[in-house]
Amino acid sequence: MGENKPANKAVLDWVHEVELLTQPENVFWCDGSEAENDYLLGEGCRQGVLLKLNQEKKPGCYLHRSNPNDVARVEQFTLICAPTKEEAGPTNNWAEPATMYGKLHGMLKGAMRGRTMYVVPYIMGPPESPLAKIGFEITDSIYVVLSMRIMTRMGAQASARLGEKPDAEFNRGVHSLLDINPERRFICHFPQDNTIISVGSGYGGNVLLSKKCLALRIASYLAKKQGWLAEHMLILGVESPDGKKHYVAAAFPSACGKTNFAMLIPPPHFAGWKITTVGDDIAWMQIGRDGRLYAVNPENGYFGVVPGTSYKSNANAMRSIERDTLFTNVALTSDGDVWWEGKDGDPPAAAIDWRGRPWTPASKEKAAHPNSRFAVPMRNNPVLDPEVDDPAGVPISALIFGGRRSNTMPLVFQAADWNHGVYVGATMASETTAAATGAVGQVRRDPMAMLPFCGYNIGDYFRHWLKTGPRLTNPPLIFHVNWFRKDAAGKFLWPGFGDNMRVLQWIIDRCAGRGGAGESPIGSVPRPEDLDLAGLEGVSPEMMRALLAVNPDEWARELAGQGIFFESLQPYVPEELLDEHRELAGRLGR
Ligand code: SAT
Ligand code: MN
Repeated sequence: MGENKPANKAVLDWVHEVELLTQPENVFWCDGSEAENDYLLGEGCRQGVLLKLNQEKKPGCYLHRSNPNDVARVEQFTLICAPTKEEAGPTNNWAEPATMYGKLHGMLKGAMRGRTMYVVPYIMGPPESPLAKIGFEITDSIYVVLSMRIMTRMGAQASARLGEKPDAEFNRGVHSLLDINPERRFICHFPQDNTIISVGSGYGGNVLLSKKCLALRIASYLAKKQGWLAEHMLILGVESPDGKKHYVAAAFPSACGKTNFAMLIPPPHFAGWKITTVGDDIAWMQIGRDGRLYAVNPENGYFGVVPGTSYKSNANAMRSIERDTLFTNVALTSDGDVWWEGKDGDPPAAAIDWRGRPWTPASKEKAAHPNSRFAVPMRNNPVLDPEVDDPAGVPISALIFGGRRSNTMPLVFQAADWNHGVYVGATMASETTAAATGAVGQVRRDPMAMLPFCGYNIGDYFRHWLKTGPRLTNPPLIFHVNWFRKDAAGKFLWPGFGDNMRVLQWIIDRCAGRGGAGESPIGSVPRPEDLDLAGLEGVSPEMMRALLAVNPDEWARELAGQGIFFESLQPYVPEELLDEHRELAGRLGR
């Protein structure tokens, strides 16, 4: 066990260098086998990194508790180490590569003494896809190895696919827990070297280097160079009762319901409609020979937010996480099961909270951390799309942008054309969530939900989007949605979840050249009669009007907010987007 060395000399040399630097007690080469998984799960339990859950209730399920100082991505310590600050752009933290390598190597010196260094080979994307990428993550965390096995196509197949060629491309990822000290926590990307170094954290997006680090930050940089798109988008299939199938990709910021949308169960009125999941977080998209946009999901699992997940909100996720799931920072019940706020049924009379302390329903603090997560193989998803492994990807009919907005943004609207759609994506905003450290609930601009994930200058990213439109002879239509609008009393106007099917149906109708809409200064907005609302409960006609309203005062503020955001990015904002801003101002009469 642990002897599965790849044949590629470049990998061996690099791993040897890292070994000399970090001085681990031993090196464990992962092969991704069942036997290895069993061994690592046992070892994780023995070391207290994992807790085995009740195997009768939750076969193959384990619980991990992270350090309470380490529960979310840390954007302030996430750096893009491009050769110049300009290349990282106005939205990224930047450090000069040589300086940062020096600093990180200093921190990594002897960092794995007495520990095992695991080498994890993995593939992102369907292996045969032209977009597929190979990475190796070196880590001293068993939790990372076990999570990578769920989240990626991990193991010997990756090394085999890389082959022996000395110039074969692979991502070099180095992760060390160090002493889990927030003062010595850095997530650093070297896009020009296809290298990532992460130290001082053991949590999610900071350490599963395949995910935000490679599949978004590094991949977005490669995508720009190579003419494709790496986006923070779910991908879902919609099949109508007549058997026609469409795919859409949707960008929402972290913890805004991408996983729920990707697994949506249509309400009873929509009998015969079927939603299938291709991906729940990341889309890699390229232009097909027919001029359409084609998307693959680079991942192999879901790293979803747990609180609020229930049979009512997302039965498919609940079914998925009944087995083979690695839970992080949820509560433990006395019968060895897991619990979280928003789970079906009554809270347990007593539990152990996410920090390992006794908890009862009378406790003031939450039992599960608001950013607690499940990691589950995508093959557990009962509505997994049959094309999920198609190397060519699935053709995208619509791109959807959205955020968490209490006001201003109607339930749905359609952009007039590609450039307007890029403007809508570039100016999108959302109220902040627990997925990143910092204040929760503040509106921040989050272009294409990529603010924390774009690996290069955001102005060039916008330009890359603008250039992609004309290359698509059959481009997807672009929409914006908001499930989170509230009334004056602060109550959500829209039930969301399964009822989002009503919005999705309208989007698909528009793609098929059907579906009515009213014209507004911000784009085409459906009138209530354009949406199929049969069987919708709890939404009065007045609420429906409020959901679809384009309020001039709110939009005056929104326009100003968008302008201030662009101002903050200058001199990098493309002229086309400034034109769009002026045109919107004109349409709003400002
Ligand atoms: O922690 S992750 O970055 O993997 C999840 C998220 O924030 O979207
Ligand atoms: Mn995400």
